[in-house]
Amino acid sequence: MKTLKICEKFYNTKEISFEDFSHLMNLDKVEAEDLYAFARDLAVKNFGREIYIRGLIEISTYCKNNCYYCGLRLANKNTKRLRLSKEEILDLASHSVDLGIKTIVMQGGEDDFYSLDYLKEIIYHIKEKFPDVAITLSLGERDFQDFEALKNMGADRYLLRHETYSKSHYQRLHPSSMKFENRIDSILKLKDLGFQTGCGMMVGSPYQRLENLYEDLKFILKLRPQMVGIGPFIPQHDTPFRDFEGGKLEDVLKILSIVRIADEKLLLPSTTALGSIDEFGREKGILAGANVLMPNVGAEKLRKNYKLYDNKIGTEVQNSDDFMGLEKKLEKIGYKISKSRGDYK
Ligand code: MET
Repeated sequence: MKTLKICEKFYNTKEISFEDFSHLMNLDKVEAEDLYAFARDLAVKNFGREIYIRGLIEISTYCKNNCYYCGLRLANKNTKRLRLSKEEILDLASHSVDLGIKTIVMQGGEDDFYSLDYLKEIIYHIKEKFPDVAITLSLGERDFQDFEALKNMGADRYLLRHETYSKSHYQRLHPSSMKFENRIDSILKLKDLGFQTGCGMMVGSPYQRLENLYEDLKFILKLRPQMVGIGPFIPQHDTPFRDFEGGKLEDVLKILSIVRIADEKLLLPSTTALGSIDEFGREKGILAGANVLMPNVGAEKLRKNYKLYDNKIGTEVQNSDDFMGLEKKLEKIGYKISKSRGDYK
């Protein structure tokens, strides 16, 4: 009863006290079902039992950054560095479109090989061949002029997780060369430029406190992003955070539900990381209010080496296998793949 009251009040006012937030985050397994159901009903009301699909193409395992949690960090000598050429990316985009996918997501480490001109060419060719396909970029922080030029070239969406909205926490997850302010300013700039913009955070990252997740939620309520990427922190064995405990499935599901209640129209993926800590993690995410899946449709050679964290699903399978299985998995929980491009409404 108390849980439903909190959900309703939050839904109606878009405000939630830390006390009520803690109540939701501390629900036991049985009680949490009410929270998930509340959020799921909102997703069904807005999207039906249909899930938007994004074809994820990982373009590079090179990265100039040193995020303490990520396997692609520059200092990791045990990662094989590879990148895709323009031609390879175009082929994969074309393959995704053949599968019926209407959003291409290009993600990579922060790799200076991809100059503005090179990226513009890729976007130009995808848009020329497939004008109805949405392009999402997830390429980290870049010059604001780059963001603007990429938008003008036709890129539709940009994902840049804020990771945590606490500056002191952010600095414990990243070296001092990475500035919290620039991360946040980049997200604000992207939104300003008219990108459908995604922020997001890791749940259960080292040193995270419940207060931090509450601040993340308040940031989301203030920013009003079109997308929020949420996944558990998962340790990677070649990083400084190798010995930390990973984020918990239930915590991610609860945050997903709470964020769904914060914005019922939000594009909210049930992430690969969630699917990596639980066999049915992605399905459980959908049943907690998520409405997007991002199957990996990229090149096998990249996927094998794109090890952001340990035991990442989709690293060993063949091209597009991750997508192929989805229809059936969704059917089992009473959902299907949406035919639409899935823009924020
Ligand atoms: N490097 C980008 C970022 O920090 C993309 C995700 S990490 C592989 O947002």
